[in-house]
Parts: sequence; structure tokens; C-alpha cells
Amino acid sequence: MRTQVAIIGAGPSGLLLGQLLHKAGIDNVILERQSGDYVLSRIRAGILEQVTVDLMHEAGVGERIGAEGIPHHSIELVFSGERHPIDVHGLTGGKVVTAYGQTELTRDLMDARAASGLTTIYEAADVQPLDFDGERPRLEFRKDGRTQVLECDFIAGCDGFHGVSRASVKDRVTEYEKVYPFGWLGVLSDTPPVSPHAIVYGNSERGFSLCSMRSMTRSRYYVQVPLTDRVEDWSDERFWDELRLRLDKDLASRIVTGPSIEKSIAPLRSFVAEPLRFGRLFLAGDAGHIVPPTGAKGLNLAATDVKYLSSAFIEYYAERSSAGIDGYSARCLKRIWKAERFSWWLTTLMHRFPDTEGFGQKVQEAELEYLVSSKAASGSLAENYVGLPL
Ligand code: RFL
Ligand code: PHB
Repeated sequence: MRTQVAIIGAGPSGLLLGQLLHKAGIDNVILERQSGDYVLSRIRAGILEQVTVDLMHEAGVGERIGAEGIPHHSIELVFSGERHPIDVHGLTGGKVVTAYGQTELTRDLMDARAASGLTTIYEAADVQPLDFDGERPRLEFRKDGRTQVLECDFIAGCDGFHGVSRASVKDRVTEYEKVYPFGWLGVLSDTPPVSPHAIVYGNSERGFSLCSMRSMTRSRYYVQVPLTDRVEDWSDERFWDELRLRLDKDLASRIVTGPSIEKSIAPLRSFVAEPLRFGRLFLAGDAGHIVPPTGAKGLNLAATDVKYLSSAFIEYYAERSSAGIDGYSARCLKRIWKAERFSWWLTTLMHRFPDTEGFGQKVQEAELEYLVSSKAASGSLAENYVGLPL
């Protein structure tokens, strides 16, 4: 088997890259370790920057986001028992973010890929990127008990944090990492969201909380939990009680509760691999970097990598120019580090750290007060939240 661009991973990065390349007439094949149903069962991101929405339109798959995505003009911060709106739209000269689940975005991309007749090999085991330092890279993998080979011009490693792409260049990568001493317990439920037009970020003495949504009838909520907690420790009832205790009285009294349809604990991590290119192998999305979810940047950063990578390949095939390819890593990393900074800052501001003493706590409170009372400070939050310019 041969293709122009071999893509490892059918998450949002791999699928979006495949669609953008296809639109430009570049052949590509995706190898995915899991089944399609498994990929669609992962509940993750929910907030899209305009850059991501625009890219979905560019890829020809923006119709449903346009119809069903819910624009958010503001966010709200809860601390000291009170709620403070941040007018993101007003502070950024009219920009918004869009609530639209990663699951739905992935489904739109999968459907479009199937409709275009592009090859995706699900349940591909033991994928190995080989010979990417030379002119003729290839992937070896196992499918249906047989070892198979996919020859290509380029390999795009879109296989997430635990994938094989970064692992295959492990001794050539510099890794920068910060692990946080807590996780997020997330619950998805078919109940109307308590705050349908603004994501709510809460800092209380009991820890962080977040009220988000997938639609007008489906809510997504999170609470900060110790890393030692297990999902089994959290009955639905305990979750709803805890969430109420972390919000202001008004929101707490208005939460509509119901059975969870998904419940999971995610650890929080900041991570960057440098560089993102190794000969003809490129890392994109979570394969190259992770942010804690507090700033809602992970999927959006993945989309920007894909934007840069697709335009680099398009330039290569159209003009035989390797300028885009050569500049890919530095171009991405510039934006990645800004999003890393923002996500780390918002995580530090909004969570309770087990080892923070009185001084750290007081500084956090002062910063929150400053943030909601200074137009410059809230403007900085808002411009990062909607996404910095490309
Ligand atoms: P993914 O989604 O992990 O997809 C990688 C794919 O590669 C496959 N794979 C392999 N395939 C073949 N061979 C191998 N050896 C392979 N190893 C792995 C995997 O099965 C998978 O299908 O990475 P991708 O495409 O780069 O996408 C990144 C996003 O998924 C991620 O950044 C976001 O979900 C992060 N994130 C958020 N991002 C936002 O922009 N806004 C949000 O509101 C937001 N909320 C979140 C989040 C992530 C969360 N968790 C669970 C980490 C909320 C949470 C709780
Ligand atoms: C979500 O809806 O899952 C979500 C929203 C905002 C975040 C993180 C996750 O910062």
C-alpha cells in the first residue's frame, strides 16, 4: 500500500488533517489503534476557538457546528461565594467561543472521511514509523493477524500523548513537563445546563469546579479531586452535592441534576516536546503537547498544528518548496508556549493546591479580585480565552 501522507491516529488532529489534505488533492491514509466506536465514546473537549470553527468550515465539515454550536459571549468566575461575569465578547472587540463537543466534531470528520471514500484502517496494531530520516518513510502495522506496510512521502504523528510517534524519537526529544497534584472528575448528564450562555469557572475552599455544556439539554460539569480518588468513590449524589457546595447560592439552587451518562477522572498535566519535526515525521496535537484543560486550549492547539502542517504539505506538493515543512516546528511552538502559559496560569489561579500556605492563598484571592476589577487584567484573560491571533 502507498499514499502521500500516512497519518497515525484518528482523533481530531488526524481526521482534520486528512480532510484538509484531501480537499487539496493530497492522498492520505489513517491508521488508528482503536475502533471507530471507541474513538467516539471518549468524552473530552467542549469549547472551540473561532480558528478551529473556521478550519472545520475550510475542511468542508462546518455545517453542523454552524447550526448546532452555541456561541458564548462571556465566561463567569465564582470565588468567595460570588459570581463575576467576564464580558469576553466586549473585551475582545466582538470575539466569541463556540460550545460544541469534541465527540460531535470527531463524528462530523469521520462521516465526511467515509463519504469521500478515504482509507482509515481501524484496529491497526503495533504501528511502527520507520525510515523517516530518509526519502522513503513507511509504517509497518498488524491487521487481521498479518504484518502490513504503508509506504508514504511523509508521516503525521497525530496519535495523542500515549502514541508511538513521539516514543519512536524519544532520545531526540527535549521534554518540558509539569504534573499537577489533582485531577478533574467530569460528569456528563442529560439535564439542561445551569449556565447555557457562559462557562462557569469556580474557585472555592473545597476546590475548583466548572459548569459547561454540550447542548441545551446536555450538561458537562467538573470538580477538582485528589489523584487518589477513584470514580467508584463518587456516586452521582455525592457529585451533585459537592458541585453545589463549590458554586454561589444562586447557581447551586438552579442546578438540575440527573443520572450521569459518563463519569471519569482525568489527571492534569502541562507538557511540551521539542522539536516537532524529525526528518519526514511530524508531531501534531496531543502527540507533541498537553495543556491542563482549564483554559480549554488542547483541541484548539491541535487544530492550529494541523492548519500549519496541512499548509506545509500543500506548499510542498504544489511548489516543491520545503519552507513550510522546515518552519513547522518553530511556528507551532511559538503558539503552543503561549497557550501553555495561559493554561498553567488559569489552572494555578483557579485550583486549591494541597501545599499552598496562607501567603499563596491570599495572593490567589488578590489576583482574582484584580482580575474582575481591572479592564486590562480581564482583557488579557479574554484575549487568551478566545485564542491569540495566528
Ligand atoms: P487524541 O484525541 O488523543 O487522538 C489520538 C488518536 O491516536 C490514537 N492512537 C494510535 N493510533 C495508532 N497507533 C498508535 N500507536 C496509537 N496511539 C494512539 C488514539 O487511539 C486516538 O484516537 O489526540 P488529538 O487528535 O491530538 O486531539 C487532542 C484532543 O483530544 C485534546 O487536546 C483535547 O481533548 C483536550 N481537551 C480540551 N481541549 C479544548 O480545546 N477545549 C476543551 O474544552 C478541552 N477539554 C480536554 C478537555 C481534554 C480532557 N481530557 C480527558 C484529557 C477536557 C478533558 C477532561
Ligand atoms: C468542557 O466543556 O468539557 C470544558 C469546558 C471548558 C474547559 C474545559 C472543558 O475549560
